[in-house]
Amino acid sequence: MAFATGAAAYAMGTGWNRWITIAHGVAGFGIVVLTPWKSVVVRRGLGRERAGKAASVFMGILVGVSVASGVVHAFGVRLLPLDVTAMQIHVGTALAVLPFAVWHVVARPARPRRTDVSRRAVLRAAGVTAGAGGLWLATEAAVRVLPVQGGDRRFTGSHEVGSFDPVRMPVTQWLDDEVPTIDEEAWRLVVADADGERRLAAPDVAREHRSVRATLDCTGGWFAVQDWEGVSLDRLVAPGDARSVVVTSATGYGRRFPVRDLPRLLLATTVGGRALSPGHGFPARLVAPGRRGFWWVKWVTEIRTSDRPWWLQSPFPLT
Ligand SMILES: Nc1nc2c(c(=O)[nH]1)N[C@H]1C(S)=C(S)[C@@H](COP(=O)(O)O)O[C@H]1N2
Ligand SMILES: [Mo]
Repeated sequence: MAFATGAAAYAMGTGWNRWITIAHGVAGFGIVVLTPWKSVVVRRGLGRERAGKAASVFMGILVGVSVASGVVHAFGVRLLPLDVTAMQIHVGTALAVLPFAVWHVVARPARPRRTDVSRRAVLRAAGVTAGAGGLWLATEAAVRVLPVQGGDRRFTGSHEVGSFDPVRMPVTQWLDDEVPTIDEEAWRLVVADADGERRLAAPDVAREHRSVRATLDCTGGWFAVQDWEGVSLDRLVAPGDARSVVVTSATGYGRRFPVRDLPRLLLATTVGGRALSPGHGFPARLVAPGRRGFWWVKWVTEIRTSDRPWWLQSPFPLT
């Protein structure tokens, strides 16, 4: 449950799904609440010599670190020593647990019993949920009362960094992209749509500018509100009968959007009244209000319509 809600929380961008973050917190604390019972099982297991003991211990440590770093993030600690973020530890360890969890279920099978669905078991599950919910509430109260930067979190769990101050806003890449050096004179935007293919230079893109106040919310755990300026994608692209539009970066990074999003998407050339910095996507980057940061493709060089539905892509970028 913690893993599934965590993955779902990464996909969400609008307020109605704040329940996913709450469920994620409660599921995580559920692991904590179950620890006294589990530790009895663990102690018995540790006393026995059997294959895979080290793997079990390692998995336990990974789970512990993942839960702990999640709580550390909630308390407003973004950066840890060695330049890693609490969120990177949280997600990295959670992903590392996955193969161990599959192995654990296979290697340490628990036979289902008739009493698994008894009234008592249901009551016990309700008790665990209540305990986990209590811990979640206590944490939420604590981050508001204590002098930590925790109370300003968005419904996604992200903390505010550098709003209306693009210089202070972190420069972030999804995985391993590197900031390219782009010469604005030489830069061209390829637009391929129902009207054919054309190559636009910077001055062509600078027409019909509009300003949008939007929140960039990175899955790395921070968000910033900025005033972006640029051209609306529905001014740039003629969709015809296309179902999706693919926006690609000079680096090869890209995302596929539903055609109905075109009026909401902005190809931004300035932020806070100044040209984008190289790190933030110079000369042009996508602003996708209501979508998480990984949709905001930087260093855009190509916009292409397509017959494929937008959801025919990996839910998270792979490069
Ligand atoms: N080309 C490209 N665009 C990208 C990324 C990337 O790795 N490559 N990372 C995305 C992610 S994960 C985020 S949060 C935002 C960060 O934007 P910023 O660096 O301007 O803060 O850019 C997005 N656009
Ligand atoms: Mo991000």
